[in-house]
Amino acid sequence: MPAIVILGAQWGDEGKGKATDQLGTAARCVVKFNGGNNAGHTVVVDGEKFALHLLPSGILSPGCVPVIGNGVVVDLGVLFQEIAELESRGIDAARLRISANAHVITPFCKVLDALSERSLGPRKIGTTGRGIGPAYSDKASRLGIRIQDVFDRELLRERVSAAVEQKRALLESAGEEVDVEAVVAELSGYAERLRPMVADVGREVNAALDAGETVVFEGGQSTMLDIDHGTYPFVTSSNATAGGACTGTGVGPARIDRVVGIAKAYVTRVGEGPFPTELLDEAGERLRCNGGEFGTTTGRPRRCGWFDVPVARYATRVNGLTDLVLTKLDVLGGFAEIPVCVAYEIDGVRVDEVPVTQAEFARAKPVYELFPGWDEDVSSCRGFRDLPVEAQDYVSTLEGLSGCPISLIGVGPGRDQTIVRR
Ligand code: 2SA
Ligand code: GDP
Ligand code: MG
Repeated sequence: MPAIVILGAQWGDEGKGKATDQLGTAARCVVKFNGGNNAGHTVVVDGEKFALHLLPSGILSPGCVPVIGNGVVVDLGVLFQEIAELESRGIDAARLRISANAHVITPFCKVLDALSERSLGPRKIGTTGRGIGPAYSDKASRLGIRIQDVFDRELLRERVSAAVEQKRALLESAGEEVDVEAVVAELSGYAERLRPMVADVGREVNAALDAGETVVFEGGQSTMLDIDHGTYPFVTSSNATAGGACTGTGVGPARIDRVVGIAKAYVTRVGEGPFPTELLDEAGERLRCNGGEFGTTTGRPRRCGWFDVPVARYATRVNGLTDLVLTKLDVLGGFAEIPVCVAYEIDGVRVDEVPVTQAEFARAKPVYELFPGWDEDVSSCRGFRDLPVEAQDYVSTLEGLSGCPISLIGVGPGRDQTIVRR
């Protein structure tokens, strides 16, 4: 299985980092294809915890080449800080490859992210504040600064001036001034360290596939946060769905062999926007507490709710998932009954799929079926039949209702805390 896409099937933080790290140990490259340092992927290796933001999770596997594709937006300060942190822990992070076409998150993108959230007031998105939206806006407006621009000071000055000029009135009205020369100096200051990492990523990844090597494409954020297929406008600004793995790296769709969706055994969301199964009661608090549901990047408490089958079916369809990894089954231990959302009720009518409009989705109420829970701690189970029969039935039910085989089950954050099913 040489080309494997790993992506989120819900609203993020499903455990993509752990899954990527596991598959990355057998991969030649792990390529990040979307997003930036809004992502937070936690990987636990031999009891040691790593929180990765911009760097691909494959960075922790010594034989694997970590790659940042053209679809990623890069905060250069964060990049070198993350590299330095990993190097201080004995990891050779400077072996990173980075696309010359990836866009740079400039300092004014972060200012604009905060201004936009403030001006939206109660309709704010709940962004991570990392400048992601403004960087992708500049990309789409053809005002973006790319990695390749950092090496030519004159060109960089021209491009930064053009990008700043377009926003000057907005920035000044908020009392923000941008010193173009300071931005140019900051970005060019990274050029020498960046130079050896810059690559024609599309060519290198295709060459690895031509040689029969395994390549893992690591998605950031998730299907329901995708700019096209998510709960717009409460989404991130990139394609987190399977197509993004191609446009974000320069690899054609026919080369992809497997698309793995990562789904929690329940659901979480951080940031604003509709979330039909959200629990605002003691059960939600219990999931948050038992699951450690706090943002890896911002520390924000995550909203928690029961498993949403229409969302899982939607993710299966939109991404063409070949299989699902169901994570955090261990967190559900101790609930007498576990509700699963099998459909929605919208304006008194039962609806079986994610509705067409966001206005309808915002009004969707979950239709639950109850399944018996289990009391046992499943974190040391390593075979499917080791699980309590109720947990086995829960997994089989989600598989049947979602219409996608569940190939792996997570029972803890550790690399080995996984049940391989098929
Ligand atoms: P942005 O910053 O423009 O991408 O925010 C837009 C929406 O996307 C959501 N988003 C995320 N949701 C879950 N996890 C993310 N990464 C971090 C984590 C989040 C954190 O791993 O925990 O630490 O808060 C992530 N990144 C972006 C965001 O909440 C907005 O709803
Ligand atoms: P990502 O953004 O999808 O990579 O996920 P995050 O790293 O933001 O959040 C997932 C959290 O769950 C991390 O703290 C992981 O260490 C942890 N985790 C992953 N799989 C499991 C699991 O099966 N059980 C438990 N208890 N924790 C898990
Ligand atoms: Mg995360």
